[in-house]
Amino acid sequence: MKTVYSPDHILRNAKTELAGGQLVTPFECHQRADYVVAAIKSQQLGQIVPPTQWPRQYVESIHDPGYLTFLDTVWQRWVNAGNQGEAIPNVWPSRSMPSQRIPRHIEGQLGYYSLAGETSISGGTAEAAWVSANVALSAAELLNQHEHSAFALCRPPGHHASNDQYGGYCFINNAAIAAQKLRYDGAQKVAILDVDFHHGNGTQKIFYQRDDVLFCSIHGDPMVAFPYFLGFADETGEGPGAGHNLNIPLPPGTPYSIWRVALCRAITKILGYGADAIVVSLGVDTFENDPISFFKLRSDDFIDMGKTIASMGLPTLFIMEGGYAVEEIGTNTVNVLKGFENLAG
Ligand code: OKP
Ligand code: ZN
Repeated sequence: MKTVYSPDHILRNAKTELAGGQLVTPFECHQRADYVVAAIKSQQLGQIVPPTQWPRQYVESIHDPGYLTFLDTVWQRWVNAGNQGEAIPNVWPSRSMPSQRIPRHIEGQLGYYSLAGETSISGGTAEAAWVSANVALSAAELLNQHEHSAFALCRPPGHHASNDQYGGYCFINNAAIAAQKLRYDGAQKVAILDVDFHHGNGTQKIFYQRDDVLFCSIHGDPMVAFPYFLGFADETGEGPGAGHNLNIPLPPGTPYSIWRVALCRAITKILGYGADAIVVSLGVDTFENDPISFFKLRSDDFIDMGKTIASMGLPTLFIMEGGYAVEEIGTNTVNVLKGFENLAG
């Protein structure tokens, strides 16, 4: 399987994450990608190729133009306003003041365009998010060129980013723009299978009212896990999208034996839907030693996960999302991809 990768992900290099009342070194750090590249090489997954640049319209097909302008200018505006640290939101249009207005002040705009406060913005963040989007689009193009599968080693990740909000370490929804490109390239129906530990709230929101993209997610129960406010089992889609959203929340301590039953449910849904292609939001933060998650998957379980995904027999695009046990992220990720290839041939 080919991997699309750019070393320019390093442009995303925030020094702070608001966690536990402190500013800590971000869990979503640049070393993550280095470990994945090392495992691709040592396990001989296949060629690593650079991304090419795709027209901005691909991203604009998913994201709001005002949001993209905000993303492209926020750092400079934050600095110009005289701030010393990284950009962190501290006020939101919340239940008690659900304003639809977009404030003019940068502090108000940070609240308007964010859905969480842990994700600091620093210089280079927007640039890295655009590179990550081009990595996803370039990998989608490999499927268009008749590869059966491809791996987009995206960083920063994307599945928490909605049409007009960032957060949860995500800025541009790489899986969503890739799925949309597969549609442009001729796939009638695309299924997104999100196996990251966290619910892909951004991806769900983007496709919630659409019947041409199915969203299925297996994740930590939002009653006790980020993003807390979306990802429940009763969210099944709306309007034309009714019945085309499947959430499978699972409790703390879930081992692979139980997780796999959920995967088989999602696979049954995808096969029944009649998808022409699959986009996998591949987070490996379901790992037993992940520092911010609570499932109990072991490294070998990821091989079976890949095999089981391959059993659908459909063209499959893997997009890197989370995984914060940094030293094991490479092995766990490549285990999925190798497992997939072993069954896919
Ligand atoms: C991004 B992805 C740690 C809390 C972290 C944000 C998690 C974002 C996960 N103190 N909250 O889905 O892997
Ligand atoms: Zn995650």
